[in-house]
Amino acid sequence: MTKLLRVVSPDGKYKEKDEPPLSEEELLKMYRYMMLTRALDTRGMALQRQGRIGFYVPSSGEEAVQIGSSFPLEPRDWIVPAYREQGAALLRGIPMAGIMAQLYGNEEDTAKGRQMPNHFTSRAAHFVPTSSPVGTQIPIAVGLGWAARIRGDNVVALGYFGDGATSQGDFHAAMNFAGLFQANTVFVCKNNQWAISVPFGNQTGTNEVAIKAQAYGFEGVRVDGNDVLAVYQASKEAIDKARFGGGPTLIEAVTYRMGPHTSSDDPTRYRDEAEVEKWRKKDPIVRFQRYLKEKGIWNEEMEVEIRQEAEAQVEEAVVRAEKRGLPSPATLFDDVYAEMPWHIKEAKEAFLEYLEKS
Ligand SMILES: Cc1ncc(C[n+]2csc(CCOP(=O)(O)OP(=O)(O)O)c2C)c(N)n1
Ligand SMILES: [Mg+2]
Repeated sequence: MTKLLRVVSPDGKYKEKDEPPLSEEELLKMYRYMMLTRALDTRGMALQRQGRIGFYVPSSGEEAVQIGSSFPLEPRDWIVPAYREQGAALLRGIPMAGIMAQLYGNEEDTAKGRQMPNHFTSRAAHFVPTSSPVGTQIPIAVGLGWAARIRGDNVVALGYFGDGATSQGDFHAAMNFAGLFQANTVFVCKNNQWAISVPFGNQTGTNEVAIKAQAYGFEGVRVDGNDVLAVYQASKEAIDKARFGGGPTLIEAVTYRMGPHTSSDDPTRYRDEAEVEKWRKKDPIVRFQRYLKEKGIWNEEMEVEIRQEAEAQVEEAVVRAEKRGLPSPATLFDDVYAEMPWHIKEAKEAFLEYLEKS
């Protein structure tokens, strides 16, 4: 079994020699973003239950993986996401209003309401559009990383995927290509123990993901995914290595999907509440809070302020999203061709005429 890297133990204790060199300000930024992600999650599920949005994909329990791995990235780097990376999207600079616009599919949504909720994208934030088919994003992360290597521009592509995605052919093709051509790619497998109702033990003949990198000729690292500093440390090393020609790394972040797969799922039908309870005790936000307290940079007052500020940001974005209209149906014809061909123009005109009459 590949050694599991850990910086902070579940009770918040740590050894100074293991700590990454992060300032107090940086540590608190990480904490704020983890709290913001959780606040968005709580509200996102509630909005779906209230019938105000159609669908939501919670990422509760996986905040440390998202924030720890995307924190060392530079603006010129790329994120190639799965569908459970709202924390990384926020940290990357997609504003809360943009996240909410996408959840509502309104006229402010950069995807113009054409995507399922939680499929955020932003060219400015270098956050590639999310693709729903499991694992299809992994070769894209390799393509971006390979292009960067050819250009020699020291850009890194970080691709996220789940444990379930490692059973897809795309994962293996991507890993093989990246190893052979030494792409500037970092693979982050969020092993949250479940692929909808399939437990990790039924996913693969190995009992971990990291070891698979060996077969493709590069390093696989296993990290405690509920320890934001361990994830940060492993990701920083992998990102620096990829940036300066050292080739790819596979990071397996061992974590847990605390909520349902999506708002359409009922996990009580296939997993034990005792297992969920066990992992709830390992909540990555609580662990980090204990660490910050241990270091003397956390107190109750601050906690209240951070929580309220996160909830207020979410609330403000909801109010704004609900004031906006839907995208115009005429936009349906945009964005496929750089220059609209005659037959699409004709179809658009006929459609607009139809809309006017009906
Ligand atoms: C090619 C493909 N097959 C099946 C599905 C249905 N599906 C959506 S998510 C999912 C499970 C993915 O699990 P994992 O990769 O572990 O990611 P997680 O949802 O746990 O974050 C499946 C089977 C799909 N979207 N695409
Ligand atoms: Mg999974």
